[in-house]
Amino acid sequence: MIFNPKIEMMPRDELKKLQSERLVWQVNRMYERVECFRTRMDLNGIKPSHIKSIDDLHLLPFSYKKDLRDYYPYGLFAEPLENILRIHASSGTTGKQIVVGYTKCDLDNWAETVARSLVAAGATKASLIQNSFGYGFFTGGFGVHDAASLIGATIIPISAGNTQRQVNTMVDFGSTMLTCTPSYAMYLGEAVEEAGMRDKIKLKAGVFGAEPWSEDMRHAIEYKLGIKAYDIYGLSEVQGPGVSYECEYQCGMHICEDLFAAEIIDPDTGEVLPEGSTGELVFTTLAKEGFPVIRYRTRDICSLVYEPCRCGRTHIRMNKPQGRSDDMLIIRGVNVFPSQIEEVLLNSGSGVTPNYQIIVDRVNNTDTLDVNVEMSEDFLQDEVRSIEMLEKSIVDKLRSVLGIGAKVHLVNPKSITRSEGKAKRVIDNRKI
Ligand code: DLL
Repeated sequence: MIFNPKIEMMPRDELKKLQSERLVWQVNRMYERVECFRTRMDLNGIKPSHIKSIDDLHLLPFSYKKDLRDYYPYGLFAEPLENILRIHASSGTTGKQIVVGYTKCDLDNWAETVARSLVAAGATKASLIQNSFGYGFFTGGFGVHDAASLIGATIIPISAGNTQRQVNTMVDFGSTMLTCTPSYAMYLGEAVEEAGMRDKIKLKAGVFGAEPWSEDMRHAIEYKLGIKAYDIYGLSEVQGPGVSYECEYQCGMHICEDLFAAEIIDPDTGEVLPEGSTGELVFTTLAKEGFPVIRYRTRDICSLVYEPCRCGRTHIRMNKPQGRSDDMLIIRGVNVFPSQIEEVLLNSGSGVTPNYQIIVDRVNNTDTLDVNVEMSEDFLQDEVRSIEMLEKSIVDKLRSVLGIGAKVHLVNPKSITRSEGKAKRVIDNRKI
């Protein structure tokens, strides 16, 4: 099903016209209202009048996460606070939190984009959506909440955490759709299994996002919960969830291009890369009022897909981000994404689970990489030889994928702490 066929299936020439009109509007408005943007435009010798269509996007200056810290809390808002209905914030790992604000129109557009995602995953008025994304400053909970109301579905606003209660609710209320982070979905899958409730749940689909997850992780979740799992992407600085989402064909996430213009750039030079290249994803919000951004550097690494999709939606797709460039580890001079390690582990046979931890350290000036992986319950724990063989096979696979050696430790089932939100899988002791 398609929530808004008029927009989601808009012919590309009309979409381009809409994007162009909105970009011109946004640039003029921001030049007037946002000092940081105006100063950067002036420094680059660009006037709003130079921007005539979406093809001129590359002329505009970039914006960065650091801007949100430098202009904390409201310095980048383009509307007075009296027009801001909601504030969200994200703490980040270091320094000040970042703050974003939404007008009524922003909240409406946000609900609309997440509704597109939920409907693409099969949501209707009759759905019971168990929303296990955290409510609060994090955008996941409220983002899904408002969208469910727009569809007319029943929302179960349980938020993240209290896993036993999640399972009971799923069973007692008859939830048909689950929304949360993929790592929490995995955890809930284990809890359902443990409680022997697999036959008692009525879930049909789940919409998961907020962190990178591999295809193998998708299959593991689908198997555990007996559902079809869909991906949803977004970031607070651009909106929150719903910037892009998967349709039933699951071949990339359709970007809501009526509201967000996407580019892929070389993260080092800032050059826009040719269609299909992998690089840093950059977004411009075309209709955001409260907290608009122009050419925002997401640090997410992925590629865009321009071929038409079988679903009939005309909006381009983005491939699953491998992770943020700031999540990329440099180990002995080699670039390593945690998602590459996850893929190896999940392809290592039935002995291992998707629960793992990556520990990076520096010993005698040399980087070390240790990977703790939980064994599955049914793996022959008492057979030392088979444990050693499995460890060795993972070490070999990691070496061939990453190009560096790692130590692999198979650890006992349930010994790695589960996450209720975004999983923290990397411990980099070199930074401490
Ligand atoms: O995670 C918004 C969100 C909530 C998206 C719920 C989807 C579902 P932030 O906390 O600002 O916002 O984190 C944004 O998370 O730049 C990506 O690195 C990562 N991310 C989000 N969705 C995905 C996804 C929310 N589907 C950052 N796949 C982004 C991979 C994702 N990474």
